[in-house]
Amino acid sequence: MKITLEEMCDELQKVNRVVVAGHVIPDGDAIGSALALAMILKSIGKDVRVMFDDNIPRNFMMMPTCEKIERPSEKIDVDALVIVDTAPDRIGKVLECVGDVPILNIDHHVSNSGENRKLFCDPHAAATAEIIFEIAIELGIKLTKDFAVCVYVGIATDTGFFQFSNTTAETLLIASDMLALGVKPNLVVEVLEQRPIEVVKGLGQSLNTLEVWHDGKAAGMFLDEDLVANLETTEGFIDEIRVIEGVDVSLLLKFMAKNVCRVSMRSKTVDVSKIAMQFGGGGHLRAAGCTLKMPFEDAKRTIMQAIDDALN
Ligand SMILES: [Mn+2]
Repeated sequence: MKITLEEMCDELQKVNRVVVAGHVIPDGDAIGSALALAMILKSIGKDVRVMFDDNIPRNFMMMPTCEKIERPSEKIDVDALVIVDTAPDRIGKVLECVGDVPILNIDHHVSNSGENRKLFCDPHAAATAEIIFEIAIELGIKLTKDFAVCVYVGIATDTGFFQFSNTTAETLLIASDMLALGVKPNLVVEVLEQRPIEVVKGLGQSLNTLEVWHDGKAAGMFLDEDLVANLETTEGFIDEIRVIEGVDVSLLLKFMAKNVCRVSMRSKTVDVSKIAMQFGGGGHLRAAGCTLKMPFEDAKRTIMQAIDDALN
């Protein structure tokens, strides 16, 4: 059931003991939104625990109170579960941990249907963290610098540091408020962009696998088993090739396990979500992914052919 922001604020005021959770493979918006919402709820006297059924990437540990995030383990007794930045299907074992309690859901993904729970969803918000900020204003919370860092990281990471098309005037106004509260944007980006030297060297090796095809309209990097063995992450690698002049579709193919390969795609005009859906994946028009269950060389041939077909 979809509810308004005001109704969500009423619901949040009614509960006493809550768990706040975000999605697995957590990103800056999921973590920042969960932590910022927990700060709001604590400041109005609630008993709050934040849970993610996954590891928190090291770079995000710079967010205040991040060290208090728990992994779900034994069953706990709470009044409600608040899920941010996703529907309940992507929070892993947190669901079992809290049991059959009412769910409040705060999100900005247009695909969130809100069945069997109270959902406030604003697809126009660039990040769930924008909505968390609105909730703080609605509840009349005194904003702190710690809160501002979490909201800022959520917004900055979901907008590619204010570069993606989801960035609105409202986004920049909220970011401006966060700076006024003491956030230093240069310090945030310095921490978030840090990579271990192995990953930077791995990017170099990955770029050596670059192939451009379809009259220069497609570009891909092909990371086989040997190459990925030393890579802690390939996050951001695809951005290095989507800037090549004339390239419409960019591809990162990555060995995951025997007969399992992961495809990430970006595009300027082609609907890459359609290509991803052919193989059971999905995403957005300009950014999508899927998993190919076949040997690496077969996966390479298959996805290059699918991109050819989409470009024709
Ligand atoms: Mn988000």
